Amino acid sequence: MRTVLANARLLLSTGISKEHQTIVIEDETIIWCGNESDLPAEYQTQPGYIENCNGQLITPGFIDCHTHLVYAGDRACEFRLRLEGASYTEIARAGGGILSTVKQTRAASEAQLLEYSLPRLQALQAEGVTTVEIKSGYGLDLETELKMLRVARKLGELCGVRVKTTFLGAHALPVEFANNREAYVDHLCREMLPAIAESGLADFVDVFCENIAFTLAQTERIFTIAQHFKLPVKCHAEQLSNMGASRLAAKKQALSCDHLEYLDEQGVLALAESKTIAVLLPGAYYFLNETHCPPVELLRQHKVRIAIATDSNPGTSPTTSLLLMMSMACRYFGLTIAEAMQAVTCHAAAALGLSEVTGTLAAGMAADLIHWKITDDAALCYHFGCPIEHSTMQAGRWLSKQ
Ligand code: DI6
Ligand code: FE
Repeated sequence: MRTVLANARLLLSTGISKEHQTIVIEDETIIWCGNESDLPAEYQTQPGYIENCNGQLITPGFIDCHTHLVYAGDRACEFRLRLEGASYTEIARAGGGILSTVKQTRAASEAQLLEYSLPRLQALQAEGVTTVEIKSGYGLDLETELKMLRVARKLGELCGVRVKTTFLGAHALPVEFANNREAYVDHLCREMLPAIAESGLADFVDVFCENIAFTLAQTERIFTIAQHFKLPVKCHAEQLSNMGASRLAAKKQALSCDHLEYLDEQGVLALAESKTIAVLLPGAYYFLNETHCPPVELLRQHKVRIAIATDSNPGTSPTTSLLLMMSMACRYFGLTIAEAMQAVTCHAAAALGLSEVTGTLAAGMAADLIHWKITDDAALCYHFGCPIEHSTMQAGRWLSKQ
């Protein structure tokens, strides 16, 4: 089955779009892509499959490279407390925060967890997201962590979205190990990680390196064990303070360092020397009423590749709109339109080790793309909080033909 999308404006990997382009898709794959005038004769012979895009924009399917969308319950009550003056850190230290979601996630059956999480993935998908990373980290015991990872994989199958899973056992200290962080890290390294690796349910390992979570030394230990099991690492780094986690992550060849509000120049330089992607999460910045911006100008100067993700989670970013995150990244962090476009396509793919699979429109890549009913790419970041008409193709099939 062949489809030719003609007269399109295509988003290139520079983040800039180009008019008069054609894409040829066969089955699940892009087999040709380029200037209309260069279209090989063999692809012009089946007019039945040719679709005129009327000069409208086609981007790669969007990639949300950092979410915690599998969880039970919500934390609206904490938002109320925070508006009345309590801080995120205070709530966490008092046993609320992540631990309150852990309690509810442990109590939920696998079927319930799937039911609660499904609408969140569907909402991302409805905006054109074709690849999503989903973290565990609300179990903090082996059984619940595995349950979360199974649900994440199942969600991908149900929705037909490409899902990459991340084990985030080092998200918070579970109550069973209260006041004994080292013992939990021991348990995580000796018992949990080997079992997670054995299960094959996690593609990556992540650590929340922060003064309310895990130290730099603990992070390094976990990364070393993860790599022993051939699991690439990612890091929640410099979100609330500068811990030097980005330097460690760069040294460990992490796929990405995420958050980065308190990243300093040394950290930027370390990232610049690595292939590690800087993932910015404007939803958490907004929702925590943070005022310290990630050092975007430095990242830009040193050519560190930037991605944007939703961080979809009940505590610091209860959102399912990647488009809204793009708009916020432009306004709050000063990204250009081209940077925002790369941030949810090719750079987000790199943050998931998928550069050869998706995130760019080129021959050999998966036919994951979005036909937007607009002609100016800036419109994607200009509108905020409103739907933008589009059709999504995942693996060569239109999902929502509009
Ligand atoms: N940083 C965050 O913003 C989320 N996790 C993390 O390490 C918050 C998760 C939550 O509050 O439930
Ligand atoms: Fe996160």
